[in-house]
Amino acid sequence: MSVPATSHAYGIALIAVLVGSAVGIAYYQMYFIPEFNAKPIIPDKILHPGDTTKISIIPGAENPQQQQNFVPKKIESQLGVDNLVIWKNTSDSAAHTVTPDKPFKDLYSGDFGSNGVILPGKTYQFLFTQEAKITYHCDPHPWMKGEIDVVHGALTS
Ligand SMILES: [Cu+2]
Repeated sequence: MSVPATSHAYGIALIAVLVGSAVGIAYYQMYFIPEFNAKPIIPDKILHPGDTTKISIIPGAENPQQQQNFVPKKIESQLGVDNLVIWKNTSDSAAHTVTPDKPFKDLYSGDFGSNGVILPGKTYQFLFTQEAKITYHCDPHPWMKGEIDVVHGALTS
């Protein structure tokens, strides 16, 4: 039994319309519905600050008798100035973490905190794009504690 040629033509036309619609809807969702873009619009100077905030995790930090571990222990970071924060493990033997005392999620950068340990010589960095006051610690060495306050700088206030 043979199918009339016109039936094939209708079938192909129907598929073409369906595929075309799907592509059109996907394109519309991607580019014309703002809510579809999960990430908020962040000013360029916050996405690309001119400076960084640096915190050293110093040798001996794993020793509970040592006072200093995250250096500086408390620091302020200004949005649009130095809101890219970099922790460097300057120890030559101990691995550490940067773990928030309670979970913090930046709307742009996502969850804050090192995934696993920061090995000796390695860094962990996080781009803060909104105000935050965060206390954090090291998971294997909970006596290691730090605080970072992310505030609006002169450029973004
Ligand atoms: Cu540690």
